[in-house]
Amino acid sequence: MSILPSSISSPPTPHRDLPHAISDPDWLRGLGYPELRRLAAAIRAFLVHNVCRGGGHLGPNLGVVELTLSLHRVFRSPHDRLLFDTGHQAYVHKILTGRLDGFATLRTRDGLSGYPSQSESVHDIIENSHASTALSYADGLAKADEVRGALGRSTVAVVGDGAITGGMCWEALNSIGSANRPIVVVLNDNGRSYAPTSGGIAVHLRGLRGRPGGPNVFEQLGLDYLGPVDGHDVEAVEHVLRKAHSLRRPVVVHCVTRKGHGFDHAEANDADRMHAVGVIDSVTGRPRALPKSTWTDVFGEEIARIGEERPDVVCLTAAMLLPTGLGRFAERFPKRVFDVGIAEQHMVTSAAGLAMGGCHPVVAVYSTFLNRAVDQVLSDVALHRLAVTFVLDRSGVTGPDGPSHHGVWDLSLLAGIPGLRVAAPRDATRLRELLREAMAVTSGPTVVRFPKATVGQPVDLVERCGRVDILRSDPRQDALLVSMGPVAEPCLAAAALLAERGIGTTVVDPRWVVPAERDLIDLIRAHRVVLTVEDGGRTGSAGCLVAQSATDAGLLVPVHNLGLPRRFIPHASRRQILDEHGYTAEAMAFAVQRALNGEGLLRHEPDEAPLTALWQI
Ligand SMILES: Cc1ncc(C[n+]2csc(CCOP(=O)(O)OP(=O)(O)O)c2C)c(N)n1
Repeated sequence: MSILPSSISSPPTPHRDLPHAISDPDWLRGLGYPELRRLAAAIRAFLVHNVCRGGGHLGPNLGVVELTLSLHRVFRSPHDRLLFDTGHQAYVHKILTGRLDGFATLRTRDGLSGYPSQSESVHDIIENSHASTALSYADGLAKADEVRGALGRSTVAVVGDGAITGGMCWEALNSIGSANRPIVVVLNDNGRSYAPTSGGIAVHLRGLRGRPGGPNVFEQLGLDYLGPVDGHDVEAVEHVLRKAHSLRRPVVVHCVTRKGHGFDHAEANDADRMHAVGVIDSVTGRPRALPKSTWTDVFGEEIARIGEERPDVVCLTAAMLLPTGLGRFAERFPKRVFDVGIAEQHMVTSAAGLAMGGCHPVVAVYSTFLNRAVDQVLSDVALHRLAVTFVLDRSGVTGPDGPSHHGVWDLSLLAGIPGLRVAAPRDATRLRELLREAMAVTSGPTVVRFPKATVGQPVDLVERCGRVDILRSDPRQDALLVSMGPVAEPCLAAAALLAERGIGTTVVDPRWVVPAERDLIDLIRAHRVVLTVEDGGRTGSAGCLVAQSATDAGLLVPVHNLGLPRRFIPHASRRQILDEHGYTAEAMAFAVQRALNGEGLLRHEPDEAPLTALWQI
């Protein structure tokens, strides 16, 4: 094809230099290396332009341009399966499989997903976005080929040096290396997760980079090993991938790349921040909007303060030191912070050991990534009644990262664990208070959960009822709104709307939401209906615990729950998703009015239907 210009201006014009017609990777096979190099430059310029404009994963994708071009030339997707571990580095793959135009809508509602997505393309096989899974999928797919006699197919798993620190990868390699199936593991080694990858595996890979031909762990596990190869030399990468393809047995291709390659800010000091960006200036690399204080910032400041006061406090992260707000703590107390790699399960049990050894561990983790370590929380921490504090950032609706990143499962998964307590602060003041309360508990695990958002204005209490904060009272006591976490503002606005309509509403915040606060019982008894509101899934939610405790206390007051339905919620902005699911003052007021009329809140299948389905009637 002659769509490619013979030379590319510097910097290349993103749209002019990219052939819009790339819809079939077959086309790539007709290109010579000079054309491929020009195409790589054009793709890079396109990525910088688009990702800076709307946000997304910048550094990881800039690092895999040549690698992805080569993969699509050597392997025939979707016949050969290309699996991208974690999936945040699949933008180039998307461009090469007909989704160039979708980048205008990347990560926005109804737009292109930021991860591989089966509904977008037959070339997307896995889409979960939690790290360290691709090798296990590859193992299973190759076994299925064998069982079903589908020979001649290859399965390729692209995995980062960060993701390969995850235990599942080693469980998978243990299987893969013991058989002779055609699996190509492409190790995309850029030396970084967000920060430089930590631990012995990272040291081993560094050794292999510097000392090609030395003994290596992959060969010892039974796989062949090819490399290291310069991942930005498209010809060299292609050559080594062809060799790997021809072996028809398990092989690791060690591909050395630079995260953010071609974009100065992403390659230099800012590499950490350029892993995933918001809207930034493509020239200066700076955010376009003035940064506002986030829940993560408030936690980061407070934990550093607590660190000064308490020498027993240690912090743990699974390769997300800065994103979870531990930067300041790490600067002050470098010996009391541990980056364990992308290894949430190990992190939790290691925290259990630290607690047994006399420290108070704080596990700082995104809500969705704790999902993998629930058994460790249960058996290794709670069963031993260990005082570990889990700080769950990104709890509730997250937004543009889509279904796997919403933190809507933590309450359902954790609520049944004996002895575990969960706090949900409504504002920054409460976050500071509750973090300290949590860390004062010595008899078992505590959890503090907060969202991916800027912190709003403080929401003061008007009085206290036992341990429950009363945020608004009304002598008429028609409805009780139990506001849990960062939903106080719309709850108060709903109460104001209801007051205008002649309905007296009390708004309370129990602060600790698991187990259900006993002091809520008298409040429930005094009202005609209750609506609990939380930023999390409805099924097995904190609201369910309130309803259960009311029933257990013999109360006949109906307790309704507003939460996210039991669905995988697609990507959109946090605001859009919350609005669509009934987290507006109007929707809540409507729900209360229906409840007072003895009507249900949901039309069909309580778990499946969003509340909005009803208030839109
Ligand atoms: C289980 C899990 N924990 C944490 C994350 C958050 N996370 C996303 S990408 C990333 C770093 C990945 O590093 P690497 O695998 O080397 O890929 P790179 O971005 O360097 O290409 C982390 C920690 C995740 N996706 N999944």
